[in-house]
Amino acid sequence: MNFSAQSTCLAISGGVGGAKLALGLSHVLEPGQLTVIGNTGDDFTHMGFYISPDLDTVMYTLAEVNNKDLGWGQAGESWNFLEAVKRMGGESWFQLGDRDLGTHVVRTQMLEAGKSLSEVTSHLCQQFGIKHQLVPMTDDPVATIVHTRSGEKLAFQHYFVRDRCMPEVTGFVFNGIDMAKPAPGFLSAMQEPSLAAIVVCPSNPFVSVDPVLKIPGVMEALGSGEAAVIAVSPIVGGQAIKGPAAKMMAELGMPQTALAVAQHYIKQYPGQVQGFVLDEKDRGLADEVEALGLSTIVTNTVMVTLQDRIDLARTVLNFSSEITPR
Ligand code: FO1
Repeated sequence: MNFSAQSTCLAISGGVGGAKLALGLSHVLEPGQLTVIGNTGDDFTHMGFYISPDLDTVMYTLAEVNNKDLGWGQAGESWNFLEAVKRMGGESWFQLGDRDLGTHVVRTQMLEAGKSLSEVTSHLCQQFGIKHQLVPMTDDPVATIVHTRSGEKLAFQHYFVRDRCMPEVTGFVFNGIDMAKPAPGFLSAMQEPSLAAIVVCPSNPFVSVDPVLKIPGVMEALGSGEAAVIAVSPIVGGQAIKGPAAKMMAELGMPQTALAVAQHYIKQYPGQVQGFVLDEKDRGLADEVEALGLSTIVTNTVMVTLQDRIDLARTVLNFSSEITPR
């Protein structure tokens, strides 16, 4: 299927890396053409606030108010609330900026008033003037739990932020996933006859992408249409651009390579992924990825500038139209 002005695209994203490509796609596609699905396995309630880190990162990035130094939160942030909490002897390991807090307060209030996470996300995006669709993977509670070598089972933010990804991981469990349903906007985007590209953004395969794709019914729905599923490697030259993906791979006994990411997707979702995007640095792996049965392209995937994000978005969409339907 050619990617035309009538085609639609579904992008699956975790935090920073995924958000960069989502921004590129939002510059290339009209609002009606793009739905970004955000991982909610990282969500948690902290000090009474419902925090949805990946939705926030994508939302702030699409609104172009994201904090580029931190990789999360808003630009131009101040920390008066956090300082006041510290002074009162409260918890400060998870840093909530003053501007960011506005998001969490409104989200929490709306959820408590009975709105769904999808409704709240849509409202928050509207306030930021975001025209494209950002949809949580589910409105149901799903929590990523990190299993560690010491036997401890850590809530995701405890592993990621409090313990700075230091514990050795042995696996992941997504509590609640068996009962979770794709959010209504996710379901309708998957069933859209014009859907021509499903882009798995360069996010952590284990804790950002897997929670989305493992929601019951998602892979079946994605596989039922003509759209090509294309994954962009988050591992470049044996390293993760940001975050613990490469460290996790080593701890799980996998090689720290883009090829191992491709193998992971093939093993987890047999026959469901058709395309794989490698960085120039990993050109040497292209034949091996092809040999797995994946159409492969090599391009610059390291998104430093806005133009890099836009270029990668264009390349991925063009690639989607070259892939023969299943
Ligand atoms: N990440 C950190 O490394 N330290 C923080 O204190 C922190 C606070 C925070 C607050 C709101 C928010 O939406 C995200 C925040 N993050 C923080 C990022 C986030 O927890 C992780 O990057 C993701 O969960 C992984 O994708």
